[in-house]
Amino acid sequence: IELKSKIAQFEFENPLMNASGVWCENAEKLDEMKNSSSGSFVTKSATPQLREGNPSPRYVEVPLGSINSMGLPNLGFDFYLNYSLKFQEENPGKINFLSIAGMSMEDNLEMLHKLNDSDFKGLTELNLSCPNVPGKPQIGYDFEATEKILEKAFEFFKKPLGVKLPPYFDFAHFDEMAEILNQFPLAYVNCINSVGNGLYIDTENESVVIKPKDGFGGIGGAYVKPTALANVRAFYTRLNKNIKIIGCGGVESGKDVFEHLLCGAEMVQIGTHLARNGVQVFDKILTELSEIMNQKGYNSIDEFRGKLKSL
Ligand code: RRO
Repeated sequence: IELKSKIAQFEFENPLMNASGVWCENAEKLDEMKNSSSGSFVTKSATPQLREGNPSPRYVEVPLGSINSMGLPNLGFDFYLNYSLKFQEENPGKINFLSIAGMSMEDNLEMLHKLNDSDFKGLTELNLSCPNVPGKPQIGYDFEATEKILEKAFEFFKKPLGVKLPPYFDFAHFDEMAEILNQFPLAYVNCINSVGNGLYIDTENESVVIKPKDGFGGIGGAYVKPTALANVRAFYTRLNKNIKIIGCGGVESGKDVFEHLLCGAEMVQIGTHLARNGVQVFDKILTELSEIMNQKGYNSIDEFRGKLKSL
């Protein structure tokens, strides 16, 4: 069975990856991702300098998923760039994704300049959708700001670039965002980040479960799969065919991956389920995906990617 996927000039053995933020904040976790059976990996969204992030508890697993308000804790941009440079040197022909999430336009442009001037050969992901930094709205919900950052970035950035989007919930927003994204030579669009600013309640204690922002946080896991699939499908059907889609949201099984691929995803990421179970999830999900493809008589993903049927 052929599971190969392609973004820009890069080919991956299979479509699975971690979701940025999960299992990728330090060298130990990144090494585990690197040695896992996933097709690639992405690093924790970086800011120019190290950040401690929000106070704990800031990530809680709940029965149907997770709620987080990490607040962008990370080791600083240089750490993730150096890790990626070492990875590509030690693994010829392989590359990873490097995620950046500046707190301002200047931060983002500074990191993009450093990447452009470095030997980094991989894919850069511009995170436009962090929901958890108090006082910093998600850029992806500000259409003008999104267009402006992309205009500035593509004035000089010559390497393959993708964006991580928040979920949208209205056709007017799918249309408007797709029209903006189609103006740029993006390598891919990643749908979706967590569903921002949900509230999970511990009924017995009559309390919120995470400390930052009075308990409001990004929702992931089974809760968000229909929203994730809708966003993958909406952008797959609206974007230029050279802009690939990465699907992220609610993936726990080979069946979930198959559904993201049917909607048009080229790669599929795992967040909440990976945080709960560790890198063994990739073996299990790859086996399940291959079994589904076998049963259906598919030999490669290309035979069904994007081919979701209408009624
Ligand atoms: O660090 C976080 O709080 C965080 C980020 Br940057 C993001 O993009 N999405 C998320 O759910 N949490």
